[in-house]
Amino acid sequence: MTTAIRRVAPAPYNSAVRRFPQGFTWGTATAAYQIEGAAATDGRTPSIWDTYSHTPGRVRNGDTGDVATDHYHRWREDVEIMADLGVSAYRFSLSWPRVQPTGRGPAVEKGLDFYRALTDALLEKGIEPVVTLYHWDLPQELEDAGGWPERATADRFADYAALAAHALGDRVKTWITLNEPWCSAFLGYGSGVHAPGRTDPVAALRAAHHLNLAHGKAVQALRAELPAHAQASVTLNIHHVRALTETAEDVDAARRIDALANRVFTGPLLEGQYPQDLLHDTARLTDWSFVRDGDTAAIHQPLDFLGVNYYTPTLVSAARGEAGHGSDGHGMSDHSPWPGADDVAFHRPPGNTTAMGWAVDPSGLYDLLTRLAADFPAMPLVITENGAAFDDYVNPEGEVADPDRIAYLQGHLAAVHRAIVAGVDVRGYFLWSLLDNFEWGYGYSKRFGAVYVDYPTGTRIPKSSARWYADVIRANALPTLPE
Ligand code: IFM
Repeated sequence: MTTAIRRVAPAPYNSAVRRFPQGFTWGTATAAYQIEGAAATDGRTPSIWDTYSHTPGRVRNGDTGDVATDHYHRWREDVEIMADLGVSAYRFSLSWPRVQPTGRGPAVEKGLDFYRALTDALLEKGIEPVVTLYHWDLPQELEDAGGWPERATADRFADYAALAAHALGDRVKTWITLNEPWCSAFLGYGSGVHAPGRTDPVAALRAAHHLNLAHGKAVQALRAELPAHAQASVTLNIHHVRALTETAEDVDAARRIDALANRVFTGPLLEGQYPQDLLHDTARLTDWSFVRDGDTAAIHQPLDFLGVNYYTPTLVSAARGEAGHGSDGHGMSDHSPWPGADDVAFHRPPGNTTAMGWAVDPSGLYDLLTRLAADFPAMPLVITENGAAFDDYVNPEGEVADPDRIAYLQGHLAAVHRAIVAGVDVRGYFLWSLLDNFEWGYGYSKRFGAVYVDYPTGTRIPKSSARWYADVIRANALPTLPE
């Protein structure tokens, strides 16, 4: 029988055998629009990502999620693959427009049946289903009504959360409300490199608040529907922000990006208020009057753990009059995803990079985990995503060798282990991703999977990193590093 993510006793540190605590959750993760396909099947209606990906020029090569990895039809095979990996949990998202087309009204039973069958098959294999309610596929009709900048969208989300919990609460014990609301708000409504592709800094700040409110209302709805032992959480892509130098200007640039990337969420979600410096930094754009009395209390709900997604650190300085402000790693746009921070410059951290151009830096994960533990000592942490894209290919033997991904995972898991030994309450790790999939604005050009997908045929080929990860899970330890 599977149990919800639970407290685990730290294992003693041993530099030769990096053993993880007994009961540590080993998982893998995906998201609906990135893998399911079947975009118009069984009553599913378009989401903002269907509209966006079908808009010429938005997604590389004109790729869409219409078919993706065809998980909607091949899910049995994917569950078998996970069973072979030996994962103890699988984090996936529900497609809102598959469950509740148009974002209003009753659920569609066929959509729910898909998730019922999937969760039953997972449970049969001893794999705990971890459900994310929102991984960016807002029903298009709700965007047409104003989207996340509008307060009513938070109420629609709470209704959807109640309906999903009612239907699946007998099987699913662990619920995550939102995935990376920073991306939804600031890439979706600020820089426009994500759906719905709007470029309005005030809309981005309003969206951030209404996503926070949606989370708070959804947690209340989940708790009302679910048994007492169910767990509720949110996943944030907390940016580990570093200043380029120790000058006061650069340190202040890092503070401002930390406020816009992280504390705009952790403030209300975990502390019950928006940070004063964020309100001050953005005052020339908005007076934040969209935050109504009682909102921050509604947002500040007790959580069972915080989901943390980490890929790479963020390096910033004050802009010193250089042309352009550098890439923040979140896609190219003439519009900034950082409202009110036009005078901050972004730098590529030193060292190797992945196919996304993101620096490989496990120390950022260690620093991030220890900082979160210091800031929120009572909050258990789960790494809900970590992984890397590389230019994988099938060799003449029909295999996919991905030593760079293995090195990335080894380094980052060693950082997680080091944090646990330092006393941080990390309860689990979910590798992003189970399968190569639709990488948003990059389409199918970036491969994050432990399992290679041949898109024309849908054939799955576990990469060498999949076998490596299975060994780690079996041993509950990292392999010994060569001397
Ligand atoms: O693919 C995404 C995922 O959907 C959200 N977190 C980051 C991943 C890699 O960019």
